[in-house]
Amino acid sequence: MRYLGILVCALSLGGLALEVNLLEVNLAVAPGGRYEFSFVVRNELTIPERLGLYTGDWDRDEWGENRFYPPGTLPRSLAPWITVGPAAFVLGPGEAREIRGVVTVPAGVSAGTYWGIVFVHGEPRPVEYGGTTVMVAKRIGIKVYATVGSPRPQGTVRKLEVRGLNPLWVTLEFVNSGLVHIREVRAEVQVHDAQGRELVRVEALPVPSLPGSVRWIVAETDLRPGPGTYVVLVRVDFGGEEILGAQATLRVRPLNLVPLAPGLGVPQDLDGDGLHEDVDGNGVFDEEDVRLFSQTWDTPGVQGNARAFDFDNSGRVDAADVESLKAFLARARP
Ligand SMILES: [Ca+2]
Ligand SMILES: [Ca+2]
Repeated sequence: MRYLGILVCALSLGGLALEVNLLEVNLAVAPGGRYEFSFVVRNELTIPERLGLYTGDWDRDEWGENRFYPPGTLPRSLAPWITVGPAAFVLGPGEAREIRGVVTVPAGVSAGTYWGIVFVHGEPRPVEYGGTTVMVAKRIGIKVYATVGSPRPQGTVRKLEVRGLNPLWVTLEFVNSGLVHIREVRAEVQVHDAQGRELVRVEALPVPSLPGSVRWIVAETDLRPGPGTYVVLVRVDFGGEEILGAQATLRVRPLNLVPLAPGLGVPQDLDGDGLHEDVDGNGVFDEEDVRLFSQTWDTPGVQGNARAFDFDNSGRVDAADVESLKAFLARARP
């Protein structure tokens, strides 16, 4: 049996369900203060569930994925300030229990947001999933933030990068250089042509940002820029005193396609989407194109015309594009 650890807010897998009534606690605190919080855990199972409670640290990676650490790992860990109990308890079928926690703020602590997490952890159980039996342990995390004082949010945009061109998407690197958790960093991206005309304007999905963290924000457009010069402008509103701006110039060069092997045709875009899936240029998209591309993706004929062959729209051509071309073919011929 494989062991599958799953972090969910309300897991419902084959009738296994554990629920909490909130996933986040936000406290405005003062040094030396004592603050209570509570949440309700409910067992939606038809059998009793043995549960454990413990604290931990967490943060988010550059793409927003949660990462978890033992309590007290991070410099701004709230875990040592949290007491929550009981450490273990049993909930009968359909039963609910209020869990109480206390945050005790040390005297003399400096301003800013401190954060941690309280886990409710169930027992691993065998579950039928996709024809096999896996061990599933339910774990729910309740994020706890405590902010001392009210320092101003601070941030910078460190990088703006154009990634894929088909269609165009960009990433910007936001750094939370202040002391407080920012609940929403909002970014707007505009693309202008060389004459300053706005071609597209999109808003990225707002993202949260912990103090000291670096976050990549993704903005996807529906623009497929042809050869020319463009200006990509971003505005970032993170609730600070100012709106941040950044810009990048994009130059899209004309394609200069050549046959990728002697005796073959010039690669062709058969459906007009900008991608040249007919790699051997014989007017047909088939296994031969995938085979040729798997042997030639790193040659100058491909790399010098990357946007024609960037099948996964990652902004570069590599072995992953062979897989994407293969998937295109499977979709074209069900
Ligand atoms: Ca072909
Ligand atoms: Ca690619």
